[in-house]
Amino acid sequence: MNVHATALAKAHRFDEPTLAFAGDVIDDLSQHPKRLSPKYFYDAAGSELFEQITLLPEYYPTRTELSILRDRGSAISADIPKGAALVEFGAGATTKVRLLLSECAFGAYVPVDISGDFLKAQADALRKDFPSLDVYPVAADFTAPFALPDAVKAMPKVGFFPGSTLGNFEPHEACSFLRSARDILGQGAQMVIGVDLEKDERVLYHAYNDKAGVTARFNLNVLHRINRELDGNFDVSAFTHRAIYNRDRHRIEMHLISRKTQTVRVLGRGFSFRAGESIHTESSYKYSLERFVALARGSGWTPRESWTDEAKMFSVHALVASD
Ligand code: AVI
Repeated sequence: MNVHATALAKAHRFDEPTLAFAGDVIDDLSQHPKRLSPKYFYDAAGSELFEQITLLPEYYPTRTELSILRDRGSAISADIPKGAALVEFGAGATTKVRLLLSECAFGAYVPVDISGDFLKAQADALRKDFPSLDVYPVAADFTAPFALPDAVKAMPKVGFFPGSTLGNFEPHEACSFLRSARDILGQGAQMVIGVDLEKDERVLYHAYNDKAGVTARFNLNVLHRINRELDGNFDVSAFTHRAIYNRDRHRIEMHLISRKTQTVRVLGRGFSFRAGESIHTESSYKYSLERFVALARGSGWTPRESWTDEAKMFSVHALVASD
């Protein structure tokens, strides 16, 4: 955070997470081109909108990954030792982890997420349905190093990172995340990871430009959040959602485009927009199987096996920590 942002944020007596949000927003809107980090999509309203996205007919990733986990569950879990600790990076809907938990006899489940509220809801729901499973939630930013609970230290570890959340990281961030996960989980660990695949560009386009406009509302919600939490005055109706496939960089890019020349204030600071100017809010990288396997190898993991659906829309990979 720059000095100016720190001073502004401190003057507003923000808590730690809001202070970080304030600093990032001020820094990111000061860049050319402007940007905002996708991690700020997920306040309560944004998380609810994302759950709606996962049910859209055009948004294939969630249901396709679920079908792979369901159909190939026994092969995916074949090498997982009994009594292992399952460490999930990020907490959300519990549908996917339930498939793994019912496939193998895990000794413990460790969901890791920055949002304590989400974690609590997730842990409570799972304790009810898996009464003999020990659940140890960890409230932490899983993109940075964190300590595993003492109770699971001696157990074999299996990481779980579904949903192609890895695709929202820049390639160098994806590499650092995988390396850090390897360090946290330790020698002999395994990892089950879901990764979205490159495909017909029209399918990708429609997945991020759905007819019902839910993805547009999800994208625009970050401006409502800035208005509410950072005393912003974005006229949300003066911005429009745009998602395009950038073929050269293998990624869907989401942008918020200013409909007119305007100045917006956030924490008392002005940001000018030209008509048509963009705020880049998210990249969603799409991998080929080869490019993902190369990324995993270069980040401390040895790929054991990969599975896809028949149409090769999505992939799930089992990785083993390299020595
Ligand atoms: C969470 N993440 C993998 C989603 C994606 O597809 O990149 C977020 C999302 N953005 C728009 N729709 C869904």
